[in-house]
Amino acid sequence: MLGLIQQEQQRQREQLQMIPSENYVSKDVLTAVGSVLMNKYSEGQPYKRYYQGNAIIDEIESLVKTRALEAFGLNPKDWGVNVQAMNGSIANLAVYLALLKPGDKLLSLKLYDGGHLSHGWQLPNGKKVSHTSLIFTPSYYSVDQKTQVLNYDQVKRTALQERPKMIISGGTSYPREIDHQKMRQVADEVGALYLADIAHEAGLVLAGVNKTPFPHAHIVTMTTRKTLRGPIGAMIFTHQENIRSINQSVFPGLQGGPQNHTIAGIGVALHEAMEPDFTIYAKQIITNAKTLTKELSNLGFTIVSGGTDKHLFLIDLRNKQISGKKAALVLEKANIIVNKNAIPSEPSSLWDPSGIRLGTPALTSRGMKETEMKKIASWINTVIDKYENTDVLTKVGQEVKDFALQFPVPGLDD
Ligand code: DSN
Repeated sequence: MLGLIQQEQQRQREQLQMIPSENYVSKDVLTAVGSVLMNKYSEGQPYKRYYQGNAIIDEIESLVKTRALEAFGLNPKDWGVNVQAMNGSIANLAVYLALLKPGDKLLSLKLYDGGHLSHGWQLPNGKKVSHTSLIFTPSYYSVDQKTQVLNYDQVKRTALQERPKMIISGGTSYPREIDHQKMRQVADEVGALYLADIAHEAGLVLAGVNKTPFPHAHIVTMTTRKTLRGPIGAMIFTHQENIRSINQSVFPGLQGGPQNHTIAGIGVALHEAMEPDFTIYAKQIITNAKTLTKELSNLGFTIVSGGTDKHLFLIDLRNKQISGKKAALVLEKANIIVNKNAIPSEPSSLWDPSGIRLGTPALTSRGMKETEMKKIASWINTVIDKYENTDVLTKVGQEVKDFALQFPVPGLDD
């Protein structure tokens, strides 16, 4: 096993990690997550545990909660936070189960347009893919077909038709900022709760470079591993009147003992994210993503919605005679790691969609800037143009590897 871990460490050094939900955590986060805190069972909330021996775990979890509220500028008198949900999907399910009744209607962004499975995805033929869609009734809003950006009047029209009990924003591949104020207005119009899932943008919101949902949303969920640069985990923020239901929904509703090592890792990541350097990092993530979209666009690539406001973007490959699946595979051969992705109004299938999704958080964590983005855009162009030529793929793969090795990997090389 240790040998395989070393191989994975080397892979992370040699390849360009451009999956936007991935990042490199610091050595301190790795230390916390690999610590003896995982030896302890601590069902319950700080200072209200079911088992003995939790005095130190209590201090750790309550420090993480304090940091979480401070990091997002929230007053602990108004807001509470749960840091125990194991991941974003469980966090979302805990929210629905706490605040809705089975069968209640959810309204969320369509998966093809950038939404997330955990917001209640079912296939157009009615097949319920996410358990959320078994328990609750899903419905969807879309991006505007022409601009590929949310049109809030359209969202409102859909909400008035569907009359959901909860409206959800966020997802995995919507490249534009969300207007949380307008989403809340739509929710108020139909008497729904507004859940902002900022899993992808959490670090950008914390740094103040993407809009904050907190003044508007009833509930905010996030994962901690993406732009926030922490371990795999999640946080649920809500107003004090709902926090008890949320806590009970996570435990005992859905989970047993919390992962204390992960919670400590989240605490370390939050501490790091409140340092001034993190804002510089968050701004650079966006600058890098914008540079890539501009370069790729000049090279003849179609960027969904024409660009990005954050850390991720989508390429619509239909003018390139290559599918998203094939493109992701050939880019991997050249040591560039992206994922296949549906595009809005996807004409093909989720398994072999027309797009790829790319992002800059991990590259930025390695210290790459605009100059490096231009080189990467040029390699992507060569690979997609000449993907049938294995000599080209091997040559670019070697160049990318030599290039990547010049940039230390946080947590491994520092
Ligand atoms: N798998 C995550 C992503 O890549 O966006 C979302 O769950």
